[in-house]
Amino acid sequence: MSETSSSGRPIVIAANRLPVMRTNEGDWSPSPGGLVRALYPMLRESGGTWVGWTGDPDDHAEPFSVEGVDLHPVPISAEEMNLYYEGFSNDALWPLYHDALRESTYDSEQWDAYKTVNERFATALAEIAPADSIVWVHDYQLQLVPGLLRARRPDLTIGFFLHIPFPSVDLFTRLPWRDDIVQGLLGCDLVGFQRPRDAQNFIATVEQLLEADTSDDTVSFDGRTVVAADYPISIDVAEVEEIATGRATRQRTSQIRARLGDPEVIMLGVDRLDYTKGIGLRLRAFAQLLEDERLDPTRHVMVQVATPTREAVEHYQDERASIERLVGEINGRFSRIGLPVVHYLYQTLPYDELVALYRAGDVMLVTPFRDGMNLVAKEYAAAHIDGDGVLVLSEFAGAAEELTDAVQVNPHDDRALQDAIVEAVEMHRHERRGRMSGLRDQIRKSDVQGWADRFLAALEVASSTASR
Ligand code: ADQ
Repeated sequence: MSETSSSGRPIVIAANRLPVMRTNEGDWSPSPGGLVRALYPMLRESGGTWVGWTGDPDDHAEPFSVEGVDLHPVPISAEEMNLYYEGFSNDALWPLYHDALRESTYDSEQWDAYKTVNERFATALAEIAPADSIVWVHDYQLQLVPGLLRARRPDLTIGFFLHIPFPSVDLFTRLPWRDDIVQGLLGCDLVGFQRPRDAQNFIATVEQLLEADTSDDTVSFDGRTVVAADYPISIDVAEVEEIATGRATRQRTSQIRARLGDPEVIMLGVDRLDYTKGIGLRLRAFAQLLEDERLDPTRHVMVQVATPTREAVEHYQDERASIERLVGEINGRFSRIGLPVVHYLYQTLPYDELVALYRAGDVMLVTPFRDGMNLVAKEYAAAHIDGDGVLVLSEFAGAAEELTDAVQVNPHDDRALQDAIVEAVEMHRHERRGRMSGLRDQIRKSDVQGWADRFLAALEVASSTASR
């Protein structure tokens, strides 16, 4: 069974990973991560097909289904994971697309593996997509798929959504295979981005590299018209609210507060342990505030949850070592026996536990140097059904465009960040509640279902007007 669009056409999703992982008992369960949290509820509700890797190298598993979602595995070998995923995707594209925060490695062997895996996805999609269906491809690992698929199956409507930022022309043109990537994306009818700026960067890049005709949100190339526009992603607000309201969560939240020594203010950070997320600078700001006695270790504590991620990539190993050293230094300097001032978890937590933590957090610190959107910021607001709590949010998270009631800050400015934290900690209850109400109104206006519906509706319009 396939999910159908509002016009009744079947939909197939393609992403690097299938939305499930193997449990210890050998079953499958939905896996954590921004993309999965965003799309799984939609597919689960009405059934649908998802094409992707199982997470195990050389896994040639047959298609299967979980909770009404048809899953179609694409095999990827251990060497390909090393070259295509850890290498080209996460050591070339990821840093380049995030403002070149780390140096990218450009390696033609990695590029060849990226092409090979993208071709495998395109072949699988070409084989399984029902006639005249809609294929929705996700994220930077699969940017060649739309072009490759269009060549094989011109009857399909093809959309792509980039979950991370699209860089400026000056940065993007560093990429040795820049023309291949933009031509891959131009196989789409609609290319979706998180922010208007990402779409503008893409259009400016196409204009410069391919001398294509462009308008505000379209590109005409090779006899076809492609739309490029922003569709800011969101979360399953109802799911978070339901968990947050539950008795078990309320009890767990009280228990967490008690375990932390019932401090006046709990500051919280929840991120994948990625150098884009600004975990270190947030810890340094906290340490400086303790040092300057603007915060008090007997009244203010910090909880930092860091999800293990991309552990084979050197930049990530370095980032982890530097954060763990920093946590050790801060605790060594400011903790008391039995009461650390920073509670650090390098773990993937169950979603219920995460929501209980959000509820316990009086101040949420989301301070990335650059982030496509940042779902954690939205989840925090959704979890605060009590109408209280303050979100400190980097201007460089895509979420800053919508979450204007957060305390917004430039994380590169250490004094501004320290001031923002103090402002959040000392904020008067009336203002806290006013801002949280604004945040909650905003996320309720556009949840993940609305995001998917808007993208799919626009994709159908784009494909009906594009000449194929
Ligand atoms: P990510 O970089 O993974 O996503 P984010 O948007 O914050 O970042 O999503 C993280 C997700 O993982 C959240 O849903 C969160 O609940 C979950 N998570 C985080 N830590 C966890 C833990 N310890 N245990 C369990 N779950 C945890 C990419 C882009 C983002 C973009 C999303 C979606 O980098 O900018 O918002 O895709 O498009």
